[in-house]
Amino acid sequence: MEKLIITAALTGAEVTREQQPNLPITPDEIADAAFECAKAGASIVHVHGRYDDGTPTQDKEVYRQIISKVRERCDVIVQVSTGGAVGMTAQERLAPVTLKPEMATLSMGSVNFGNDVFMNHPDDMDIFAATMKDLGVKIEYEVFDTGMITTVNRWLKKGLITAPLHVDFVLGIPGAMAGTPEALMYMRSQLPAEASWTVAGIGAAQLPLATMAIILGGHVRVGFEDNVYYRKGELATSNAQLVERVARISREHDRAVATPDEARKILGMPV
Ligand code: KMH
Ligand code: ZN
Repeated sequence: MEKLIITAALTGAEVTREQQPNLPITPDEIADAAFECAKAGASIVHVHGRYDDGTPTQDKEVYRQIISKVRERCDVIVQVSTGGAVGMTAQERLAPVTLKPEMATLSMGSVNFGNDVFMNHPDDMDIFAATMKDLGVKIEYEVFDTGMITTVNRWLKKGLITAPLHVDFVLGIPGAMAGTPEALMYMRSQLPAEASWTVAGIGAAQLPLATMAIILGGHVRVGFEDNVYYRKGELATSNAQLVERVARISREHDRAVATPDEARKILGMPV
């Protein structure tokens, strides 16, 4: 089986220090967390910008600092968020892509997101995809619900996007697809042929869905953006602790963990 790509979603846009005291917020903290996660086996870090007071931002300068500080510390694929936070404009959200990061996310539709609505207008999605293609940024398609994987397939058929595709199933957001084994099996059954996939289970769904992905040949995303706990009632001490556990489970299943260069090869990115 292909080696396992572990993505560490370090910060997100919604989690607070009150919920997770060890949440990395500043570019320096994010770079330290990235270094620790890379050491533990992560080959991708999914990053969100925050101002020092914790407010989410898509400010290009904040992302520029994050990317350069992570690069100073270690080799890991930096994947910038274009989801940002609920309520941001599409133009705001796209700003970090102009820095030509190695990788960026692209949300494949609108969805209820807790008590909010995460809007992704089809016209904006087209612009995001075209911009990433023009700038040579590897896309990770974010799929929160079933219609979104249908859209990936439709775009592929129309030639709007081309293989190799990499899809992230984000399962367990209140308002979107459940974080259950059945939901993951259905999503996987709808993937275009040859596409690679990652699963990001939200909250308590993180560990069981990660374990399924290890067994099924998918890849895994963990981290505070999606889950702040190590187990029920016990906060994780760091993002790296969550990465270490997944790396350990994978090795127990005789599935080796990919280095950043191995991940680039698996995803069809320049090495
Ligand atoms: N913060 C969410 C509303 C992404 O990073 O691409 C969207 C999100 C997706 O986190
Ligand atoms: Zn994100």
